[in-house]
Amino acid sequence: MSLGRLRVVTAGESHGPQLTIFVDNLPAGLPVLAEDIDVDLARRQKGYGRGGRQQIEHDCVEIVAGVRHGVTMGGPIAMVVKNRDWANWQGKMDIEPVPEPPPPVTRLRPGHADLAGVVKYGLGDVRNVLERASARETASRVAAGGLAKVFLRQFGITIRSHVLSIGSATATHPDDLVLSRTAGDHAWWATVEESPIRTGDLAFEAQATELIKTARTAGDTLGGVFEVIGYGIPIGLGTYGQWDERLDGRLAAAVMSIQSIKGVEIGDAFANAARHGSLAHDVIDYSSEAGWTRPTNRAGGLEGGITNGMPLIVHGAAKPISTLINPLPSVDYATRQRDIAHVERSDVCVLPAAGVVGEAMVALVLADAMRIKFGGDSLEEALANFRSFSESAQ
Ligand code: EPS
Repeated sequence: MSLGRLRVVTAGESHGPQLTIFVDNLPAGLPVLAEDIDVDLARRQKGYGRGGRQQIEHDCVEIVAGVRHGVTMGGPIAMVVKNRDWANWQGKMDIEPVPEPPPPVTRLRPGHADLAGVVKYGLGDVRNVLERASARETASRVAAGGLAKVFLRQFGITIRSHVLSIGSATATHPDDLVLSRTAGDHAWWATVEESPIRTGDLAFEAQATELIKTARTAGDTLGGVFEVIGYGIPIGLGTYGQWDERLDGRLAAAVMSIQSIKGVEIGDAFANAARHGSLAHDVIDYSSEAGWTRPTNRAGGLEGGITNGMPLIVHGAAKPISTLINPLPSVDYATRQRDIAHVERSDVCVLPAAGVVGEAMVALVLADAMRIKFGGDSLEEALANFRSFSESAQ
């Protein structure tokens, strides 16, 4: 039981009929339109380096419960994203038994859930693993995160993302992006939204595009790092009271749970590890006009597992996609004979999309933290609690 907590559950296979998403415990009175969520679903589908699947899908959400006349009623919200590709998988992904099942996938892909999944669930067909392990599931997370963003916007919170590196190419970006609560409106973000690499650094864009082209030709894949920044977050979300309620840990778990993400960093964590303390922390200042301020944001907006009012900075490191067109040596699960890995249509690089998924996961954790701190069965009640706290926190 977790009364008052934001809860999210999703279901759906990559080539099944649809993705199904439940979001519970948003307050009543929140204006929500499907188009608010569709914006992010479309952003997740973009990016240079994606595979053929994104040409088939035009992801959009159908809200099927919890909203009436464009406003939440306080009960659970249910949403559906149809898989257009389902039409091409008749006989292969039917829910009902079929007279002639397709041959099983048995050549294990290193880096994917294939081996661990078939052993764990006692399956003979890797398809029964890869369908749910697939990053197609991230469309569900983006739909749920889209709702969380709609809620957060009511409190003046916005969440952005951009790509910091792809393979050996690294982006530069303005320092002030992470320093001011209002940098969510920085001109940089308009360029990012136009860029197929989701960057404002055009030299990096050109370099990363070339690297992806070369990897594609070689039948190879590329990873990289994205950055999510949360703006307008109040002081006081999360707590040091218990280890599992520290917000840094909860953000790390949420972002680490994204397919392909193998590392998460808050603020300057790894650079700080090499600095002296005198150069690792953010000096505290106060003025009645500006309130609490910091000249630097190396902590990434969190101290003691609690937000400190500075922009929240979370980095996600993605390994290269594990389905390779030029496959790695492996073993056939059915025969236990050496073979090459199974080849399935896939992407060369997903960093631009991964950042959008990162935004969704950060939004879900923040929305839950806002529900814990400010409660409220109606949006009005939640906003009143928020305003009252904000006045006392000056
Ligand atoms: C994805 C859909 C998938 C993959 C990709 C992400 O569709 P399909 O398998 O039909 O091509 O393109 O998933 C993976 C890279 C993976 O390893 O699972 C999507 O919608 O994001």
